[in-house]
Amino acid sequence: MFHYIVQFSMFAATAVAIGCNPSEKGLKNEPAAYGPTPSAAQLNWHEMEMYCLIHFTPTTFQNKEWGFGDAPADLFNPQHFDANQIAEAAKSAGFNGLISVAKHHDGYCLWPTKTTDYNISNSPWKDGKGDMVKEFMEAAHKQGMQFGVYVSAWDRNHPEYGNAEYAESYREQLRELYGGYGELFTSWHDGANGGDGYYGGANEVRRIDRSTYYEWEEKTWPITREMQPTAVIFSDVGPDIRWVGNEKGIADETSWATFTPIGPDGDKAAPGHIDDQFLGGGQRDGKFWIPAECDVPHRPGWFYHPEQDQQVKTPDQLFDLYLKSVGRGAALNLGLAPNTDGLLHPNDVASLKGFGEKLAKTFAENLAAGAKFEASDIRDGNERYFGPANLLDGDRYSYWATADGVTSPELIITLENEATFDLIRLRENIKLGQRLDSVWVDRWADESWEPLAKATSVGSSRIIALNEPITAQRLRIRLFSPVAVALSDFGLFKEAQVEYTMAEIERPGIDPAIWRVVDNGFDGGEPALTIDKRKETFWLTAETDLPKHITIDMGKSQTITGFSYLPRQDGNTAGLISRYMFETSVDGAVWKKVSTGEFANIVANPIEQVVDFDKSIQARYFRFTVTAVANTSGNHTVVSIGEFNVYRD
Ligand code: FUL
Repeated sequence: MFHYIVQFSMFAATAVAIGCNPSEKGLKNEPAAYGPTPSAAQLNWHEMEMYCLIHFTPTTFQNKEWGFGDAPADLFNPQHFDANQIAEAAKSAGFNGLISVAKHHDGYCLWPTKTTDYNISNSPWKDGKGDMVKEFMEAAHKQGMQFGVYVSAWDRNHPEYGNAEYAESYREQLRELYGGYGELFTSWHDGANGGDGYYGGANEVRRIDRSTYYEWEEKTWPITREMQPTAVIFSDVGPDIRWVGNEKGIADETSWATFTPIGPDGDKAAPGHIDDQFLGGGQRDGKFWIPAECDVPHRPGWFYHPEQDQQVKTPDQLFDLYLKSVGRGAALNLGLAPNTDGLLHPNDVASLKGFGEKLAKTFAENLAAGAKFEASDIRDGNERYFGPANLLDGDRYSYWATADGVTSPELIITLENEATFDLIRLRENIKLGQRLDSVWVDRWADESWEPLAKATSVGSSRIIALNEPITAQRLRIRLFSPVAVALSDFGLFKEAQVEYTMAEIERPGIDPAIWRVVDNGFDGGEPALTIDKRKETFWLTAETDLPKHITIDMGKSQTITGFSYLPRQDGNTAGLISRYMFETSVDGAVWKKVSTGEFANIVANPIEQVVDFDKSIQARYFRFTVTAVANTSGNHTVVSIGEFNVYRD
């Protein structure tokens, strides 16, 4: 086997082919594409890598995660709203796009729509003359970012929700947004759909058939294709970008861009109606190019809650999510939550800036620049088009390729100098499909090759994070593919550290050491696990009819200001509570109802659910009644509770 040797410098690529046909072919005999390939809109989306999603509606002013649809439009009056402050913060972090939640499940439209009165023109903000979607669009464009819209299909305000009239009105809302807000990079459709709501005052539960109601393929998506051909359509099932299946910002370690959507019973898939087992990892033999998007809020919730000011993800946490999303061939969609002033909190701004600095510093210098490559094969001996120098030119679509039939080539890399790195980045030219099955990286240690790392799916980007920094000068990558390889990028980087401080203020909680469960209507499990201070344990009851309650004696009467329910944290969604009632008592005999409500979005994002009371309360006992559990149709179910916390001033 002979090797082709190529020297590449940052400034000029000098290709020196040793042993190849001296009459290097000028023709570009590209390998045939393998499997599904991305559309132009999907290529643009892959190149973007990261963007933000902004949740800001009357729900913000109610301190909720899912508005019921009954908040008066008057409530929406952010005195200091500044789309530029939000866009600049996103830009400082390196995000390349902004998506405005133009309408969330509460039904309130942030633009002056003709489809419903429940919109910004009936709010006091800018005397009803404002258009917040437009302001977000302009601010995004001003920062050189692309713009997209999220329009919730579920509408808890609309009186006609559930019938054909509403579905048509939803499509009209899309038409308005597609027609008046420039070129969009995405149209984002949520899976949450159907349930209880205000519905024009009906206050009832409305269920829809998720697979047929919106006529996605027949009527709705064709509007996007026609009016916004450059936008990718996102939903649980694609058709362009799929949900990753969690709201943690993490794709599976192996995550293929190829995927075949299928309904939960093997039937046709639709948003909110899907067999979710392959969302995180895709399928190697998937029929369509539908890569994953990892959506995750910057704070625990998607909407702003003052009590979460100290829980903003740090630059290091965001960087970790970047590696687990973008570094696994997916995109990172970070949720930003303006406060009731209409601004991002200073903690959020500082974290975004720190994350941007960390990314920029880490990827500023490719430590492989100037490396010498020895490739076991170069397609047609054609250095110009298919030589390994293409791996360092920063172009995602120029590439090193092998001959058809050379499916397990190797590349020896000799760095100009010894380098210390902990991140290895590889990319394929995805215009030719996702080709590689796996890649093995070795380093030269004295006299032999020593295994360093292995990775499966590569696709648009694979960043292999080593457990610790490694110093080396010679590396070898072995590639395994069913067809000729088409690798476009090889990079070595060292994770940079940035200064970042955020004061950790613990919410003053009451120590549960002397608490006791005194009354429990459920059977099974260990109720004491709800007050054991351990987040990883949880109480799982036997199947039961709801409502049912559990009563805790806190040992002495004291002033309390709120409570929280921590859902089970093991990733299983059985028994997650969606509706509750919270009562207190000083003597265990006379009870006072303090709060009832909904734990919204609990299945997709099972974070601690904090409820602040309107005023402080004197209590020794609390009684927690479970009135409904998520993901169950009837009232016969198991119930799970991770932890209760009670707060004081
Ligand atoms: C979810 C919604 O239910 C959340 O409220 C949020 O909008 C998130 C981005 O998608 O499924």
